Amino acid sequence: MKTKYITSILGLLLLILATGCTAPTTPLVTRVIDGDTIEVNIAGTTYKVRYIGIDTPELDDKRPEFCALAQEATRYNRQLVEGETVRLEKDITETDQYGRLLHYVYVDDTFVNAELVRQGLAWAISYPPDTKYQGYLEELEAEARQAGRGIWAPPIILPPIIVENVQITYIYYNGLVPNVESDEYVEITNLGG
Ligand SMILES: [Ca+2]
Repeated sequence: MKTKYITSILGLLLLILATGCTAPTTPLVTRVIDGDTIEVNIAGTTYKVRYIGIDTPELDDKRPEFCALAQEATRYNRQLVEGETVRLEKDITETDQYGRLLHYVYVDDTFVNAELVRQGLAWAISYPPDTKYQGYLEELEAEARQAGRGIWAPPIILPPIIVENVQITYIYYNGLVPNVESDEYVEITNLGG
C-alpha cells in the first residue's frame, strides 16, 4: 500500500518534470502593443518584437485620421497574432535602438508584416540593411493603394469650419504618406466682401 503510494507520487513528480519544467521554445505572442509591435514569450523570457519592412500609424497621433488607422491596425494585428505561436525571421539587424527584436513574423503560412500592408494598415518602409522582402512589400502597398484600402482611402470631406469670414471648405488627405504631404491640401473660401 505504502509502496504504491510512493510510486504514484514519483509518477506525478516525473509528469511535472516532463511537462511543467520544459518552457516552450516556440515564440508565443503574449501581448499586442500596436500595429507593428508585439510581446512574445520565448522559453520563459518576454521580448518585444518590432515588425520590419513596415510601419503602422501611431496610437498617440493627435490627428484623428491617423489615430483611427492606428487603432484599426492594432485590432487587425491582434486578430492575426494574439495568443498564437509564431515563427520569427530576422533579416540582418538583431535589435533596434530600443532593444526590440527586429523580425518578419508568421502565423502558420500568414506573413503578418505583409498582411498589414496588403490591408492598407501599414506603409512598406525600407529600413536598410533589412530589406529582404522590400520589393514584395512595395508590390502589396501598390495593390492596397490601387484599391483605396485603409491608409489609401479616398479623400474625406469634413464638415465646414468657419473662422471669421473664412470657411475651410474641404480638407483632403488622400494618401496619408508619412513625411510627404503632396496629396494633402485644404480648400478655403472667403465669405467676406
Ligand atoms: Ca509605427
